[in-house]
Amino acid sequence: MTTACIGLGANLGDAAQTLRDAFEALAALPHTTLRARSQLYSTPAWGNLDQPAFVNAAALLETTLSGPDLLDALLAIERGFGRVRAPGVHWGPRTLDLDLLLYGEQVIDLPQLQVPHPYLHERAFALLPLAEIAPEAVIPGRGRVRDAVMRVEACGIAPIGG
Ligand code: PH2
Ligand code: MG
Ligand code: MG
Repeated sequence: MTTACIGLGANLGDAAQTLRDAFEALAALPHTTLRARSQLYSTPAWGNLDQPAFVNAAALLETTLSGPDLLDALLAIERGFGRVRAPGVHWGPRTLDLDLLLYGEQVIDLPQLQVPHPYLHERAFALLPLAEIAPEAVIPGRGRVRDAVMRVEACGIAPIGG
């Protein structure tokens, strides 16, 4: 059994409702238990600034799925919510994004999956929700979530409830 941390994000349609529904989809995954979910947070777009603000959140799962199998399950949920990946568009708007941020304390480096998520330690929109539910989680090579969150600029990020 492995504890996995998932980052949720959306900035198209009713993003808050999408994330609430996505928590239910995560809870329904096979061989997996939803242990905790964060509040929802309104966050300014990061990276590609020319897009609407996001709603972000985090979930803590316990699972016997492997990292790649969990990733496949997350991508299937994204597709179920109508996510279409536009070719060549990096960090663009999305109906639902589910990122495998941490998988226990494992380092996974596959073509389709890098864990810890390569940008986790520098993204306040991912670290703030994660710090709410898993402050003691370790980002391999970067230290604990509760320390990493102190090092990022959280300007403009606000909790908006459940
Ligand atoms: N996701 C991105 C790029 N930029 N910005 C915010 N605020 N939240 C996100 O989830 C996000 C982003 C690519 O995954
Ligand atoms: Mg993402
Ligand atoms: Mg993603």
